[in-house]
Amino acid sequence: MDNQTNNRKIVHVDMDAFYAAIEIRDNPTLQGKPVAVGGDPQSRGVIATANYEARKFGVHSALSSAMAVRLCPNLTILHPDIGKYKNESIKIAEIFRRFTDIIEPLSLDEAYLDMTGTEFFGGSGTLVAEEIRRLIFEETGLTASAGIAPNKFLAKVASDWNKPNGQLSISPDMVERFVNNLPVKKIPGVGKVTDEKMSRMGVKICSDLEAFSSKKLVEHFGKFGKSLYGLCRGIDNRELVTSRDRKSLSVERTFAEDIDGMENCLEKVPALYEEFLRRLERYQAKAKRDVKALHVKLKFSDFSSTSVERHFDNLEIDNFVKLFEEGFSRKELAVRLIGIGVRFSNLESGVAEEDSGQLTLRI
Ligand code: DCP
Ligand code: MG
Repeated sequence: MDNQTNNRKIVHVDMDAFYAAIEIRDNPTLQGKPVAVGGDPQSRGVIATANYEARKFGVHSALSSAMAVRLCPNLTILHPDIGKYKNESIKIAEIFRRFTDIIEPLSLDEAYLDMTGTEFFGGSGTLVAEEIRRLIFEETGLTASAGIAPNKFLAKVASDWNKPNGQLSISPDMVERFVNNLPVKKIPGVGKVTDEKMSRMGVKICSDLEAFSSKKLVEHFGKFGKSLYGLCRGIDNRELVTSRDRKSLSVERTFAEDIDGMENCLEKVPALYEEFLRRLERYQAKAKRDVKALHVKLKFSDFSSTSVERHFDNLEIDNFVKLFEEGFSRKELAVRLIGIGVRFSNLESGVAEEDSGQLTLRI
């Protein structure tokens, strides 16, 4: 790791139980009770998030709402109001911008900030993060957690460490000790399946992974193996991907209840398309970029996903519909998520392949 990389100050901010916290703020009688936001238990709905009281019962994101009420019979489940959550997200993004322009939003409630060389608080990332969290609470009544570290990977792990309403700083001299003992399942991208696979290989903590060559890791874990080689050593040289150098722009929506049949799904496309055009227009006003291809993404009721991408001469909705029909015909299952978007040409080199496609903070 060269000095330059080692000395970066990356802050990862993530709101606590975001959707649920907003609902509880707006209805204080829910305070202290188990609360979730999501779809109906009667109609195959899923949980988007739950507050920490509900989590004690095992309620979590992506769990079926029916299972959630079985685990926690007193659970209050509220329907999502995405417009309201977006408004809060805009307020939070505005607070971030008081401290830096180098911001990479990951979702409505989460972003990386590059505070390298900051003049605030004598250059202390720790104090900047405290101040950001204080301002968020003062201006929205919501709590956030933060991680401060020399790279994105560790900042993200750190923001989760003292959740809710906490933060953790990992200074460069702490990196080695911290990462050596870090359970591999804490690495973003290591889900249940990968964790189990690693377990079978005798790998539990990051230092166990150090025994494997980059080649071996790629053999076992595909492309992700290459990142793992660095991550398990606490190395992550990815720069932030700010809105100026994004590769693509898309809008996607997860439905509170799965949608059956192509016709019903197609009914959802116009609203998504309108939202996509608005965002594209807003983005193009800041950064003129040529569109290389249109794409759509579908997630099915079995949680598998598929995407279709193709060049078209224009952005007509019919083109998205064609791509959608092609994607849908691959499985013909009920659909839980639809996304539509574009990929831009003229990429600068070295930009990370990252666009979660989720609704993100408006930077
Ligand atoms: N979300 C969703 N579906 C998921 C995961 C999340 O709709 N499968 C939504 C609801 C969350 C928001 O995104 O409130 C932010 O996601 P997080 O993973 O950050 O979860 P929370 O902010 O709710 O909780 P935490 O305190 O763990 O960050
Ligand atoms: Mg969150």
